[in-house]
Amino acid sequence: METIFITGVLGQDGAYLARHALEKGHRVVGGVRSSSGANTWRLDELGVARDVELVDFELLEEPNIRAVLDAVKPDRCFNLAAQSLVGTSFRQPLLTADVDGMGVLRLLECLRMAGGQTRFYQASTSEMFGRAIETPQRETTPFYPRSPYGVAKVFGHFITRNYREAHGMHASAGILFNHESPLRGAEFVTRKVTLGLARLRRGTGGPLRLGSLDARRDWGHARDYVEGIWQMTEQPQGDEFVLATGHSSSVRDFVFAAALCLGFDPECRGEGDNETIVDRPSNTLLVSIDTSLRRPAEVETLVGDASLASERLGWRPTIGFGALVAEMAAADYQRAGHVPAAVS
Ligand code: NAP
Ligand code: G4F
Repeated sequence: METIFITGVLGQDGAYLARHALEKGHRVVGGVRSSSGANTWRLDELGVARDVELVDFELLEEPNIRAVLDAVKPDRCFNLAAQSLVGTSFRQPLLTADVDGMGVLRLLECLRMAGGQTRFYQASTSEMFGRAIETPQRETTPFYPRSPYGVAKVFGHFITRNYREAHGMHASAGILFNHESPLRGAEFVTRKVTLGLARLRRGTGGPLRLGSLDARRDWGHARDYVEGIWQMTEQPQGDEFVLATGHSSSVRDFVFAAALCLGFDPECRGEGDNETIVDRPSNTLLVSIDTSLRRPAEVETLVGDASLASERLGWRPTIGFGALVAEMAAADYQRAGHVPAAVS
């Protein structure tokens, strides 16, 4: 039995990864920010809240990181904690840089000072590719981040590589493309859509307002992605891997798929910023455009090539776009009928 330490354990990936590690028979310790009230709803939904030991953990506070590592003595440390909202990073760039960039360095340095034997995983992101130089994006594609979040994550990525090369640490970084699930935060576009349309279907919410419908993302399922993350830390040495499905869909495609799952018959009307999506039989407005929700700089299209992870880790995504949307829509339809406040 190993001791697995997961920062950001109360987030989407943290919850799935905690369950994955527990199923493998390990002790799981999760870092939580006491300042944010420690909402364990995701661990509760997965039925593992009682099995994860929670400790106060703050990536901004180096003495706290040192004390936690001293007490926990992890065999593996997964750094999933981050200010992970791309839009927010434009309004809080300094905080984002501190948590998502410097926070990685604080953690790596504390691990090094503690002996450097802990296997380390850094949650890097396809957002680092930004205005992508080539398609599909792979490990060797140059980065061109388009947000303070993306820029901070590039620092986290390279400092992870540096600690591997300079100090011989077992340090890996997964360049993960968007992955979603019923446990996704409601601020991200996929959950915003499934929760919003489910409430509309239940008659407990109004039409959705989205920044745009054109952006394309390579959307996979978080359950698949945490298996890839785990595999990276099983390798003889640390390395860097893209995890992606290889298919991209637009926000519009996602809205249509979710609307169909929820029994609507969607149709587009109008063009550009006047485009709407309407339920044809009832003439109900489902989605309209709100340009105030747009970001100062957008990432238009991302699609990844996970061949290296397939070759070296034996990793392949098992849940396709249709099944992902159906699972999210069904979960939110249930929630919209019972406990909407608990999941948003
Ligand atoms: P998430 O749901 O937003 O979870 C992030 C977690 O980090 C939250 O539990 C949050 O705590 C915690 N956190 C935030 N600031 C912190 C701080 N200063 N100190 C300690 N903890 C802090 O994110 P996710 O979707 O699970 O993603 C996990 C990681 O993968 C993130 O690093 C994200 O940037 C990266 N990533 C995600 C995707 C994706 O598509 N999901 C793709 C690529 C990379 P609170 O609960 O207290 O807010
Ligand atoms: O769901 P999103 O907010 O995710 P985004 O920006 O791709 O970031 C997520 O994936 C990254 C991996 O590439 C992670 F690193 C990051 O932490 C996060 O998990 O937005 C997806 C797309 C964007 O182009 C956004 O501009 O949808 C567009 N969009 C259009 N209207 C919207 C909205 N996004 C949000 N959140 N809300 C809207 O109303």
